[in-house]
Amino acid sequence: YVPKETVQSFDYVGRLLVRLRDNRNVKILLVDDAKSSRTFMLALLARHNFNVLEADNGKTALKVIQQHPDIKVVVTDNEMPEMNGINLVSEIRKSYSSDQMAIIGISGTNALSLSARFLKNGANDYLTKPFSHEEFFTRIFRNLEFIENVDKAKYAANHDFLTDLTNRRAFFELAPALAQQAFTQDQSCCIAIMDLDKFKSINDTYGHDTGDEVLVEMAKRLKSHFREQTIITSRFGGEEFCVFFSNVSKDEAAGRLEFFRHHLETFAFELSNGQPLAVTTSIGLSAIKPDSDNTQLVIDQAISQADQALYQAKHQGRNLLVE
Ligand code: GH3
Ligand code: MG
Ligand code: MG
Ligand code: MG
Ligand code: MG
Repeated sequence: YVPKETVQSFDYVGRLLVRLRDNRNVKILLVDDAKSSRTFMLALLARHNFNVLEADNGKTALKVIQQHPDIKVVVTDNEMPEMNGINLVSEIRKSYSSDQMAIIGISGTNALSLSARFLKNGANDYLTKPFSHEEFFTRIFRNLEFIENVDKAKYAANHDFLTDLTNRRAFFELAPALAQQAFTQDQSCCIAIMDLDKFKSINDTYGHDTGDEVLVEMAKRLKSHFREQTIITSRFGGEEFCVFFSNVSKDEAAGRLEFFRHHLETFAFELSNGQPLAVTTSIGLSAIKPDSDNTQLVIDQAISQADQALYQAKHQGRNLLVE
C-alpha cells in the first residue's frame, strides 16, 4: 500500500489542480541556525510525508548534500554561523544547476535587498518572513514541479518512447565519456549494430502493431542480456539497435553477442494473442580504436565498420554475427 497525498497546486493560468503524489522519497533540506524555525517548517512538510533533512548552517548543509545528492529542494535562511545562505547558494550552484536542485532563500522583511541577492546568486525562489502555510506550500510545490518537469523532459529526450531504451541522441552523449574513461585505464571498447531480419515481412504479415510488439520484446531481451552500467543499449531507429561495450574485449563481446543471437533464434517471441513468432537478428561488431583524445571520431569510425559487418551478415544469409 502506497499512501498518497492529495495536493493542491496551480497550473500556469492559475487554475487549481488537485493531484495525487507520493512524497516519501522526495528529499527536502531545511537550513537554519534557529531550531524553532526548522521545527516549524519540518512540521509543515511532515504533513505531506516529505523526507526532510536538516542542517544548522551552510557548511553542514554542504555535507548533507554530499551524502544526499538527490535532494530536490533546499530551503535556507541567510544569517547563520560558519557559512551564510547566500554563500551556500553559490557553493551549491558550482555542482548542481537550478533545474537539478531548487533553492528557496528565506529573507526577513527588514532586509529588502536580500531576496534579490538570493536570486542573483542562483536561488530559484524566496520566502519573506513571516509567511503563511499556504505560501510556504505553494513555493515548495511549484519548485518541486519545476524540477520534476525538467526531469521528465530530459528522460523523454533521451529515451525511445516505444521501447524505453536509450535513443540515438543519448547514445552519442553517453558513449564518448564512457570510452574516454575506459581508454585512460587501458581498457578496450567495442560497438555492435543489430538489425532484425526480414522485419518488414513481420509488419506485412501480422500488422504494424505486432511489429511494435516485437520491437518491445526485443528491447526487453536486450535489457536483460546487457544490463551492466558500462554497457549502453540503444534503439538507433526502426528495427536497428546498438550495443556499446565499455571495458569489454572484442572477443568477449563476440561471445556475448553470439549467445544473444542464439537465444533469439532458440526462444520464439510470444505475441499478445499467444501465437509464437520466430525472430532473428543480424549483428555487425567492431572494436573502437583506443584514442582518448578523439572518442567521438573513433566511435563514428567503429559504427561505420560495424555497419559494413552488418551488411555482410545480411548478405551471407542473415541470423549471423560478423566482425
Ligand atoms: P533485412 O533483413 O534486410 O533487414 O530486412 P527488413 O525487412 O528487416 O528491412 P527493411 O529495412 O526493408 O524494413 C524495415 C522495416 O521496419 C520497414 C519499416 O516500416 C519498419 N519499421 C521501422 N520502424 C518501425 C516501428 O517503429 N514499428 C514498426 N512496426 N515497424 C517499423
Ligand atoms: Mg533565521
Ligand atoms: Mg539565522
Ligand atoms: Mg533496418
Ligand atoms: Mg531489418
